[in-house]
Amino acid sequence: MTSFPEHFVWGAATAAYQIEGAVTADGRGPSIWDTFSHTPGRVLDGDTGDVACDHYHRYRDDVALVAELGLGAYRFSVAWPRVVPGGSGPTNEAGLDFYDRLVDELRSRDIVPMATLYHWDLPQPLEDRGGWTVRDTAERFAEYAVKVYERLGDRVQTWSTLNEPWCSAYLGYGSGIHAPGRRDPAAAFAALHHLLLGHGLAVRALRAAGARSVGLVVNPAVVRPADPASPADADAVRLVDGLHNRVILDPVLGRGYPEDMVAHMSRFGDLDWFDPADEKIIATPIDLLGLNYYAPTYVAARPGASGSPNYPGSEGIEFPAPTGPVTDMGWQIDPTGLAELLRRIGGDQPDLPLWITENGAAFPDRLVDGRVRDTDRIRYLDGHLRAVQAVLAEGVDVRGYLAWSLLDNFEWAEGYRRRFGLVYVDYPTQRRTPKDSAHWYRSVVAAHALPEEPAQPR
Ligand code: IFM
Repeated sequence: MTSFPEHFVWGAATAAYQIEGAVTADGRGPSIWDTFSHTPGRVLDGDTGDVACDHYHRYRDDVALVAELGLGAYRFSVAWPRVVPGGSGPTNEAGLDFYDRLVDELRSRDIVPMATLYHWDLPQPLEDRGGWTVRDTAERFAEYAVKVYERLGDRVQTWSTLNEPWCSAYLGYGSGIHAPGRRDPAAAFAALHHLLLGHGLAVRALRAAGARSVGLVVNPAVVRPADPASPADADAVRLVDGLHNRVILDPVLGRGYPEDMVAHMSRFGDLDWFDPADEKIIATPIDLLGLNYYAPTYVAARPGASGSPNYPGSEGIEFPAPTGPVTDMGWQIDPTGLAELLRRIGGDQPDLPLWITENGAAFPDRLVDGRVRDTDRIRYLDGHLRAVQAVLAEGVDVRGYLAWSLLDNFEWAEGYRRRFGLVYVDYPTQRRTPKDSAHWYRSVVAAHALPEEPAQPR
């Protein structure tokens, strides 16, 4: 057995809109994902989060599943539209009551709650006033963050402001494949800036309210050239890395926006949203950084290529389809990307504790005779955990690993077809069945170690 450091934490992660359902219960207001998923053609099969995993009503059973896995931590997100249905204005105490119950349930089972304040479910009234493209949303976010802290801060120690601002900005406002579905590169950059500003304002406000452990969750891309010998591909890597990683991590970690990115963003408008004082706010020191990793990205310079709308201004760059094994999302399975990411960020920021706040894979799981034999997922998790061990041995400060996800759930634009859970959800009955991967994960957690032999391909 190869062991993990004594204090290494095991957990699982979820997000409010993906599992809670109960979208009109107890005063919850509409979010951009309610609007988006109810707009024909936006989500595969017309799926919505209306019911999802009905976690709002079944949270006790779900916490019991976390406990059965032996996990020490559970990462969940708080739905802003439950707490402040109008986005600003009155607090809905009944919405906070739900998270109160959830946190108490977790703690009663010795599971550490880790709260994320924004996992993509912006209150619709704020989107109607400009959403993340306007400064007001960042300010309202900080106010909402404090409301949640005031209710839960006596029991929740670890806070994350945003989950994956790259997705909120570029997928939500650039390519429009996520809510609110806008397709405007200039809006994507304005949104990104206000998300980061909201993060910084919230870190300050949470600290002022007494929080001691506040961070951000990002999904950095591991960008690789299709041809390592091609200087043009290296330029493509630099641009995509800039758009995905540097434009977020540099300002958050105190280096300010990179000059090449400021020039790039200026191609789409005059950056009238930028106030130089914002950089200081965005750079407010954080106590931890959460990394979500799934797959590497390959790029090739191809004159005339249309680029990807997920990367505004990436014309002339091709994003080749992965080679080798892929998940049900079509994402390449490559644990070396996780090691590369941890080395890079850990090397840049040796004093900043890192967490793997999401890692996992969707596969076309089938429940047969009461069992889900998801060998592919076991292999995926095993490979990625070995990558974590390798970098831990090199001294990178990784504090814990949270599998995505506890349950099969609403996978955004892909609806319920993509199953990421350790636990299978039969949606018509809401019956939960731990998959083989859940049993495997439980044994790794119990041993605090991986088996000597890597999980084998089927
Ligand atoms: O389901 C999502 C999650 O909400 C954010 N990170 C990536 C996951 C898989 O796509």
